[in-house]
Amino acid sequence: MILFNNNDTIVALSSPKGIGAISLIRVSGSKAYSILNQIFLSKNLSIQKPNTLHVGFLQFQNEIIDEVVLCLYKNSKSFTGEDVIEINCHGSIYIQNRIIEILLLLGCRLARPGEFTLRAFLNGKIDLTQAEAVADLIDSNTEASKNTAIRNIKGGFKSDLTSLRQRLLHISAMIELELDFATEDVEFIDRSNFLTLIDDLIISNTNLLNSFKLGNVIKNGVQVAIIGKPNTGKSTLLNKLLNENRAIVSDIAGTTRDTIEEVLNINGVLFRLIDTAGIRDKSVDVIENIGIDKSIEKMTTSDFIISLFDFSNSTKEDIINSINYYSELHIRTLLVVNKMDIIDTYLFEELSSIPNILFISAKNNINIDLLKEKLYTLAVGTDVYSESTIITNLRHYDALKNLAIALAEIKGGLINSLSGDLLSLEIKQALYYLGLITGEITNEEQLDLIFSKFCIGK
Ligand SMILES: Nc1nc2c(ncn2[C@@H]2O[C@H](COP(=O)(O)OP(=O)(O)OP(=O)(O)O)[C@@H](O)[C@H]2O)c(=O)[nH]1
Ligand SMILES: [Mg+2]
Repeated sequence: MILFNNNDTIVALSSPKGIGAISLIRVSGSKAYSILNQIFLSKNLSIQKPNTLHVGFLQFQNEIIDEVVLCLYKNSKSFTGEDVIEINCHGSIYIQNRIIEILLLLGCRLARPGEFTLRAFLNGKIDLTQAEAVADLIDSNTEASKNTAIRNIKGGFKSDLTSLRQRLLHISAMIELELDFATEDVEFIDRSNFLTLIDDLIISNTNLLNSFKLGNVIKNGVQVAIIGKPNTGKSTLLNKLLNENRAIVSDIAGTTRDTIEEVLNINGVLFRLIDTAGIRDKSVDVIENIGIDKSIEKMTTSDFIISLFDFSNSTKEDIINSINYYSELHIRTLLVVNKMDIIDTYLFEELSSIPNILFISAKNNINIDLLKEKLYTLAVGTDVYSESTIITNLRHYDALKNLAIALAEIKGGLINSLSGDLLSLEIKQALYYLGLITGEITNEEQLDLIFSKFCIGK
């Protein structure tokens, strides 16, 4: 349904709805200039140079609507690949609505969500990965998510895919050639070279797949619940990590009743930290019991937990039992013992033998930065991706996973001396998955799904 009326000239408010100093209305399509010429009377826009700005009044019949600045773009140079005029008007809601109303009267159609970007894609200005990166850029809320989106808009991921595609096409062409000369039993490409090429492709694809772990946390953030018995210092730790007194701290067990959620940015990754009610055997206090149930729920729905202990009321056995409990439930855990400022040497040495245990003092700010580092590492791993593409999109990840299977099958086929025509089929399958990502192979339903998530005016 998204592709109908692609020849219409479309209009939408591209700046946020509401009052602002300036608003931006975008018009794209073959009638953009003729329609605007009917209300921008001071000059003929059709004969102006593209990429120029023009100040003047918009007037409809006898009504002066606003003094505006128009930015003119001509098809090949515009974002959509069509004639585009952007109207910078004063940011009154009345003016925004009135201009759009008049443009609709004069023959424009209201754009659907993402329709400007869809047209850019359909007109070959960008591929699907770049179109999706535009939506990611608008959604970005940290430097890391912004940088990843910008890299993909500039074609970072596209060029990785093009390289994969060209290498596959090269292999495919060689095999096709062999098939043409099948009767002569020639091998145009040495099978061991072939295997090396496929291994290279598998490595490139695996790197892209591995980057998804980081991409996913960059895009969606990570949820971490702080779990422990009452009085272990969970709220103190939340406050220290945030560097503000967000949660109430007291030495009364059961102080925190409801969960408290706050966002912490560590190296560009957003962690949604949840301070929970201390878990203990059901108390007589009904509200506290509800809080404990909520803690258990957050424990199971978080990406991982900080399992916090107060050494003064935990034994080594308690800690080991908890580790086993969480591991049985498949809950990823960062094991942290608090109040190290008052820990006695004997216990410290005894607990130190537990693998991956971290000692901190939330109250005295000891090892809090180390804890942040560990949180980051647990969320994103230790691989360095400074210059490489990071996959943030589940659709891409799924297609790359299928590509990995196809590449493995090609490799298996080579090892087992599969015939050229069967290998050729396997390669076509791999190319198909690449085409799904870039949008060379797509359908209306898929485009609808992707672009309907965009905002109107983009
Ligand atoms: N000595 C010492 N005391 C601490 C430390 N961290 C927290 N405390 C104290 O431990 C007590 C309990 O702290 P909270 O942060 O309220 O503990 P909680 O785990 O949130 O407790 P509930 O909300 O009842 O589950 C307070 O008196 C804190 O001052 C620490 O690193 N060292
Ligand atoms: Mg608390």
